[in-house]
Amino acid sequence: MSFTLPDLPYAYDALQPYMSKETLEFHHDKHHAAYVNTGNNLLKGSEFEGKSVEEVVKGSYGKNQALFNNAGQHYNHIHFWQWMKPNGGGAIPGRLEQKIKEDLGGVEKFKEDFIQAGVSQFGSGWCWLAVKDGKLTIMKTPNGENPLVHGAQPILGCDVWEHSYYIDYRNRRPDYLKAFIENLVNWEHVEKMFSEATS
Ligand code: MN3
Repeated sequence: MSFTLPDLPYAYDALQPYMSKETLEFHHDKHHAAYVNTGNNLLKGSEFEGKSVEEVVKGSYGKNQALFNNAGQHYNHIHFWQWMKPNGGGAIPGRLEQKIKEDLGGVEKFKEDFIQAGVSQFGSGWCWLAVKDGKLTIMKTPNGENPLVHGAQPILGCDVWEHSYYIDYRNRRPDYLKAFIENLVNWEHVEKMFSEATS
C-alpha cells in the first residue's frame, strides 16, 4: 500500500476566520502532498512497502529517518484534518470529559496544559492528547514524531509547525492554539479515537 493524500473533509474556506482558505490550500495541497509524494518515493523497494501507515511510522522510527519523517507527518496530517471542523470546539462528549477530569485535573486545566505544550515545543512539532497505559496524558513531540513511537495512542493533536499558522497568526502561536482548542476541535473524532484506544 502506498500513501494517498486524502481530500479535506470540508471546504477550504470552511474553517474561517480561525484558519484561512490560503493556509489550508498551502498546508494540505503543498505540505501534506509533499509528505505523501516523498514518502512514496522512499517506500519503494524498502522493507515497509505494503505496510499500513501506522506500521511504517512505528517500524521506521530510529531505523530510516527520512522515511519516518514523511510517514509520521502523513499520519499526523490525516488526523489533523479530521480533528478540526467548522463550528468546532464547544462541549466535550461525556465519557471523554469525565476521563479528562479524572486524569488531567479538569477541562480548563487540560486546555491550559495542551496550549502550554504547544507553546513550549521549541521549533517545529506537535502537541498531543494521548492515551498511555489506560490514562490520558498531554505530550509534545518535535518534527514529525508522534505518540505512536512512545507507546501511546494519540487522540488529538495540533500542528505547531509555522506553516500551520504563520499566514493567519504570524508569530502568535498561543493565539492559534487557543483558537484551535476553543473553535476548531472536532470532538466527535477525538471521542471516536478515544473509544478505539480504550476498548
Ligand atoms: Mn503541517
